[in-house]
Amino acid sequence: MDRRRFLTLAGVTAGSAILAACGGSSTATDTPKPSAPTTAAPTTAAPAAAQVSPTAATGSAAAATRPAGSAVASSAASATVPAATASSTTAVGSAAAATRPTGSAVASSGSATAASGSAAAGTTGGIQTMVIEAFDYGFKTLGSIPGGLTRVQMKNTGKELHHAQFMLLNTGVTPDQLGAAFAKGPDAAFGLVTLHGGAGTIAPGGSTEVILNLNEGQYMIVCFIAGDDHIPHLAKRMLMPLKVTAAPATAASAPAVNGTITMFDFNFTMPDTIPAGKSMYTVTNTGAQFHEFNIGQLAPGKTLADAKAFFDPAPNTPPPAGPPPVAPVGGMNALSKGNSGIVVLDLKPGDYVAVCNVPGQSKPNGDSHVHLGMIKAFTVK
Ligand SMILES: [Cu+2]
Repeated sequence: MDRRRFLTLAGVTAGSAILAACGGSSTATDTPKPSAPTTAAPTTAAPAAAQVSPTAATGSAAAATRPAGSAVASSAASATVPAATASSTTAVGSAAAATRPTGSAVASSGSATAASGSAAAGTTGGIQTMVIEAFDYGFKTLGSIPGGLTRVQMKNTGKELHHAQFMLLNTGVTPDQLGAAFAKGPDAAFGLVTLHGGAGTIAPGGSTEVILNLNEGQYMIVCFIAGDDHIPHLAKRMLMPLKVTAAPATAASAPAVNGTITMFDFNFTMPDTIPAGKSMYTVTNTGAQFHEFNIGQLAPGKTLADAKAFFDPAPNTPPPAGPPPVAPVGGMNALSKGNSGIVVLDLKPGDYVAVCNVPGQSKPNGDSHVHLGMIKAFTVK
């Protein structure tokens, strides 16, 4: 089977997708389908068909030579696990997600007001809930939500792996400007945003949950994962603007957590053992670069060494034979320096790895964080 590699952000393609998808609207409730008419930014937004054409994407990916910014994207390394294998793994938070179908959020989000009401209605334990359906290729969720602590529940109804990365645009930056920056290259684009975590990579049919403290401002929710065609889902318009309005006067109190997981340049400080079943950990990035906490469950008989060889193969070597040694079971998407979020886990007993698939941002084509040591084994029991 084909190894799905760290993906390269197809800069021009992604930029066009952002421009086309945003088009000045911050209240979209559904990622525009590739077949949707494109009305925005005529000079830079290619027709939808062109944006998703393998030829166009491959071309821009080659030109981009995997710059620093493609980093986040590389969660896609988890993308190496095929659906069939991964679907047998624990669906984190699936029970909670199942109690509130993703469709309900979408159906009621015709306007920002309605969307906010819907989110409030999903409040549990004083924390509002935001349900995201990730499909091939797009998101269905609220277009607007009040700020503050937010339980983000993502369900993957597609046939490919997906995640939901939250990027907060810097003050004054518009989605159009972000799109134009992506067209220049990821370096330019990632200078315009901070990364606020998100729902980690999950297999088709699975669910995962994180609790984020959303700031007032303009976010973009994106999926950087690429499938067998190596085209990031972002380039297939899997992105959505999210307007975060002022937080309510009375803030929800943070839930009790089991502990803290710290990400730094380049490893994790975390417990060697995590309890089976429900648990919550605060994930904090104290490093200079941005990092992510992806969780992979090791297949029976597989070890940390197998996972390392899989995520960080020696140059010009074929992928290890046999099925992937790990299956993605969620986690926390990339956080910029100083940011944190809570990962909500529901893990089965077994052997796992925590892995950051971000490439180094210190130089062009920097070594992957896995290569630099950012992979760690832990046990669930
Ligand atoms: Cu990292």
